[in-house]
Amino acid sequence: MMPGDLKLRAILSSPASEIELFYWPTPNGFKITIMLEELAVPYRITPIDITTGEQYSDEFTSVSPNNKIPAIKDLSPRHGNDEVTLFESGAILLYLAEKYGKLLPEDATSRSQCLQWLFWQVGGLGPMGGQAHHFRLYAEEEIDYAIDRYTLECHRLYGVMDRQLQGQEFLVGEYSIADIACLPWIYRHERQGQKPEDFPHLQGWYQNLMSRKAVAAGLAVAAELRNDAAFTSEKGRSVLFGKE
Ligand SMILES: N[C@@H](CCC(=O)N[C@@H](CS)C(=O)NCC(=O)O)C(=O)O
Repeated sequence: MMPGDLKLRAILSSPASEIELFYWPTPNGFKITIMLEELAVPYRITPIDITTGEQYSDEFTSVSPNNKIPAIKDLSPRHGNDEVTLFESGAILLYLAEKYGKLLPEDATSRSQCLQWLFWQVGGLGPMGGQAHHFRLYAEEEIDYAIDRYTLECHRLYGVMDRQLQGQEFLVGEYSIADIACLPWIYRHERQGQKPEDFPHLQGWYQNLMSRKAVAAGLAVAAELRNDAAFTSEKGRSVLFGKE
């Protein structure tokens, strides 16, 4: 697709939407649908089909210059009338937590620890999990070295989380954006060659979060759009991992 081809269309639109979410049903997208469901904020979804190149349209690039989902437009910014757009899931989670005053500890030390785990997720668990998905499922060639490298690194990261969760219900104090950031990647554990039952504290945390209504709702948003086969189609591979 050439830049400028796309007329973005909103679905799940509520007239009172406060947030527009540019989205595709993937782990980084789920973080924000779970967050919005937890906050019970009215929002609308604008789907960006990353398997056909919609992430490269001019319109989406103006919101997300890195050409990746998720991104948001705040349709009801609190400070003045300036339009607020944001990309990067961690920045979006932090913005929403601060705007709505929820899911971020207030005390300065706990807040820093929450951000520490948020950054751990966006800098570690997410990218390593993504590489595991790539080499285990999407790569055209089966490369044992890469499969082992990212499967083992995911195993190590699951162990780090498991130790942190020993004796506590959530990653830091109360349920927070740190938990919300990690959950969708643990949800995809099979694709990373991991078994939650190998990590008892992580498994308890995972089951607890999966029983939350907002988590189930967030993971179900626009699930019908997802077409796993599109990730390994010639077009999907070329758009996502190639040279288009
Ligand atoms: N660091 C980014 C990663 C976002 C990301 O990798 N998004 C993927 C979907 S999970 C994407 O848009 N991929 C499209 C592409 O790579 O072209 C974040 O946390 O928001």
